[in-house]
Amino acid sequence: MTGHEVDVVVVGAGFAGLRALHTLRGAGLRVAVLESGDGVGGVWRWNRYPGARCDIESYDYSYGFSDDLEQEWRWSERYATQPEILRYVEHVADRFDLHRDVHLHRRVVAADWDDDGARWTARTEDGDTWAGRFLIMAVGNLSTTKRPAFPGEDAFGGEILHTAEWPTTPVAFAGRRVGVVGTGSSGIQSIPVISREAEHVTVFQRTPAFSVPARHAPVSDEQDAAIKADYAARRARAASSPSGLGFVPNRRSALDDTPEERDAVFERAWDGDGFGFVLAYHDLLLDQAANDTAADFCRAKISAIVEDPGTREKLLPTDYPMGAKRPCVDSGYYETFNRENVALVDVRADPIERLTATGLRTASGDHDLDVLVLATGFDAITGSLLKPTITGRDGVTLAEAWRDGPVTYLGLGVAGFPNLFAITGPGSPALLANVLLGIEQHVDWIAGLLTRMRDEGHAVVEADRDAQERWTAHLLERADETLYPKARSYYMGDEVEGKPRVFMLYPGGIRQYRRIIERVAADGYEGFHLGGAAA
Ligand code: N01
Repeated sequence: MTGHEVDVVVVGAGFAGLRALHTLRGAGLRVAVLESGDGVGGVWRWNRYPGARCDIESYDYSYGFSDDLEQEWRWSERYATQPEILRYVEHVADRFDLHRDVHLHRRVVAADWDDDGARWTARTEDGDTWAGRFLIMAVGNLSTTKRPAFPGEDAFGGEILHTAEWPTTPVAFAGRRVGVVGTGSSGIQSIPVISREAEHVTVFQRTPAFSVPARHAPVSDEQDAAIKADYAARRARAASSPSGLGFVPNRRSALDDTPEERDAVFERAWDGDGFGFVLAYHDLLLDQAANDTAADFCRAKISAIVEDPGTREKLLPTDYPMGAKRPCVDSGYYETFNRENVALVDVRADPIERLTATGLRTASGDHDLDVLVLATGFDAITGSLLKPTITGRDGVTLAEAWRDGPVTYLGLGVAGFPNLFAITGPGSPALLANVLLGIEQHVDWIAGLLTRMRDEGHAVVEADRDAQERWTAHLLERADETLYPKARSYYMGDEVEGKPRVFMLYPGGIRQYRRIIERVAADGYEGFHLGGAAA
């Protein structure tokens, strides 16, 4: 067993961990990043499935901390593909000399707080220990794979793949019969691509999604030059918009407009805004009647695309508000169901029973398959934070502290867990906004706090329990003003059986959130206790 000593232990070498390393190293701290995988990039390393792309525009889903980086990187498409994003992250790691402090194949299995020494010790699967004053969990919100256990899995003679753990070698679909379970973003992105190659694709759908067209396009040299000439303004627009995507909120209610005016607004959003469709009116996620207008518009679009009446009916989402589950952004998803080689099974009406030697059995009969693709998502938001056993003050683990759902102060700190920070943790906007912006906001805020602690000679910072309770109550109140709780979604912990059902993110927008955390910092980190003499 070997022991290592640094100032800050960071868990995860995705976008968040690398940004933390770069910034904290720049502040003069010794940082070690522990990464379970064989390279940097986090989810963008694992999710290599066909069709994987970001559905936030490339120029916004990228780091804003370096003008030179912004100017020299050339995105090729409006929405970058997974290989391009991975190349970008690897470029960043090379360019800023980050690799030397990233330790690969180091899965953190436990971390313990030592009150006397005022430090964390993280232990990796292979028995190494890494001690540091601070522990930063940069583990991502969607990084613990959810893999339903279907009976009979061992008997299945075909191949089983999960979108979030896709093989690094190419998967050939030609001449094969493929089943896809799951119709969230990963399913919706991969199904059109797989069906262009496979002999036959059967889609097993539990909940139909609302999906809007991506309208992918290559980025021309002129567009690239125009964005780069004014990149700072683009970043500023993003940071001062509630979504972090730069969309100017429409102050009108969907109910203020006539049906014709509304259709024109929705049509424009459908044609170019992608994910921003849900922001076409300010109240789409606040008011059921307003939401119904958007949902009706989407259902009409789906109905106009899908030719077979039975399939069309199954694809129409009817039992939750549009946007209350994460909406998807697609390239020809609904059109795919007009192909001869694609079939849709509604597993609510026709439940999956088991895998057999030759395929998947649902209540109505057998579906012969050579490959089964699980696009079944993640144990979201808390999954990767709770995977290692994190033990804070008085031997209390994070899993115990969060038994009834995650409680944090500002999504950054947890009472009873001094010197522990989560990047885009529960209680922050995280997945409800441009997560890259959220990452940079958090890292800069944490760097500011750590610098101040060093300057003032503090060794320990801990969220105040009352401040944490007030923050948690505040975000739940805000969530109750929205339609989010009306859907069964991973925002609410519905994706994993037995997970507490509670809204886990800050729903007030990333602009408002930034104001709050900046004010907290300006007020001397109000709601945090700073103390302990630095050794
Ligand atoms: O996962 P999901 P995902 N039997 O949880 C179904 C981000 N992302 O990997 O809705 C049958 O959304 C489940 O059904 P239901 C993005 O934030 C981004 O697709 O629970 N079905 C659902 O249809 C996204 O939201 C990009 O009823 C089962 C699906 O599997 C998030 O990642 C690309 C089942 C899971 O959908 C997660 O997306 C991809 C079962 N036992 C992903 N269990 C970008 O472009 C689950 N399902 C940035």
